[in-house]
Amino acid sequence: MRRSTLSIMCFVAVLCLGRATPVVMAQDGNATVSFGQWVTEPPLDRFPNASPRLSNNHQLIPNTVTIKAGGSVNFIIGGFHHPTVYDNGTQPEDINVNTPTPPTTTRGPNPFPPVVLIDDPTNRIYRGLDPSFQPLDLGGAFLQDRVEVVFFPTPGTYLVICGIRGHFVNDHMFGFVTVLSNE
Ligand SMILES: [Cu+2]
Repeated sequence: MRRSTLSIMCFVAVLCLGRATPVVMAQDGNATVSFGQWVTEPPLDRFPNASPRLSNNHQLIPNTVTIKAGGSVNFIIGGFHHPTVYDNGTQPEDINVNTPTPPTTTRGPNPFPPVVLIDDPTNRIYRGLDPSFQPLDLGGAFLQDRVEVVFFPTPGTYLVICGIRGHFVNDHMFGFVTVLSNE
């Protein structure tokens, strides 16, 4: 009897929580996107200061976010990535990946593959910091994790890609920001 009573109480509690959640989300003018993620399977130990590039998941999570005009998206960058935003209506196939930008720096840990960054300025409205220009940690690895906050004043559907060529071309590391009108 006690177990069944508890189960009913839990079920009711979950229903109440489920009803309360959408009200909070509807008033939110910002969204957070995890831009690359450190893996947990197999277990990863970054202590005291390790950023093994092969232990990183190349996705935007969530893949599509919706905000209102005048809101922002907080890209929390986990790993070696390069957030780049294209204007309303741009599709992944529109991006020219064949004219990469020359490296801005050659320093970094060895062996480290050459960093090839996409450089297509057509309809590009935001390009993030060069990840290979970030400071190095005590072990000589790039300090990769950071936040970049991007403002979206105008309604539309914006393409967000990782500018690291291999991540975009091979891993399809891109997503969308949908910006709704305030009216
Ligand atoms: Cu990336």
